[in-house]
Amino acid sequence: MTLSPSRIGELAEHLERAELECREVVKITALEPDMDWADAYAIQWAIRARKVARGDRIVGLKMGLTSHAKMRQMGVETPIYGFLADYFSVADSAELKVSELIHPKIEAEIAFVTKAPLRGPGCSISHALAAIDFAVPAIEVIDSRYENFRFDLKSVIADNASSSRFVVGGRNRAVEDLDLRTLGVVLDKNGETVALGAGAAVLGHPAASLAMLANLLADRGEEVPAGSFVMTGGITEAIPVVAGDVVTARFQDLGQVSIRFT
Ligand code: 0L1
Ligand code: MG
Repeated sequence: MTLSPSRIGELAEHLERAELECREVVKITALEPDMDWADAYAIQWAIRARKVARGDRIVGLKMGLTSHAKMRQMGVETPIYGFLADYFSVADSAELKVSELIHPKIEAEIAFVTKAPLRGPGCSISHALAAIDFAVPAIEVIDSRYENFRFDLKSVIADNASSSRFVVGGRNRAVEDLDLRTLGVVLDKNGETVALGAGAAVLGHPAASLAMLANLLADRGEEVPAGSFVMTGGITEAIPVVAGDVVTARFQDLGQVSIRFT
């Protein structure tokens, strides 16, 4: 760590205010060029603590930048994690006002709910599969707080991996009944297919993303608790949305999930 606890707190407040006030800010590595990975996650955890102190509940975790399409799109090379607060949740087929957001994009994701704790280091796909209760389809709405959605990896980790909203739909399925690598998804915007892919786009297997989450959390002595909702990362690149757009992700074996932007 290079930053003092008080500086971590100031940067957490700065980024969280940008989220809550729907404002773009410059990436924080422009303010703190020497900050390291531990500083970046410390800022994210300080944002999480601010929300919990205010009464928001943490309802899940997410992995980001887990597909090559996404890494190429953002010009980065390492997956990252973030947290999901209760107010990020949007009901299936419900409306979301774009005025609550800065420059939203959407991603189709396979999510899991766990039935056992998962603790790294050394978590593998088979450990992750054994800890999963069921899979469920989701759309993530990401909304970087940084100008023009441009950032580096440390800045985006601090900004809670651009987490903003998420929608869960379709049906729950046991992972034993699914081929998670070939499980296909077609993403439609306003009735036109804008992206498609299969589960293997997520680190070769979506359960590898859950295992990586446990291994990343271990760096801070944390684990994925039993009963966690975990989004494993976008299968395709992220698609920008504006008011009036209707987005539907249709998942093989898992059903569909939709959101309408107003
Ligand atoms: O969920 C994601 O993959 C987003 C991670 C952060 C990068 C971005 O905002 O695109
Ligand atoms: Mg995502």
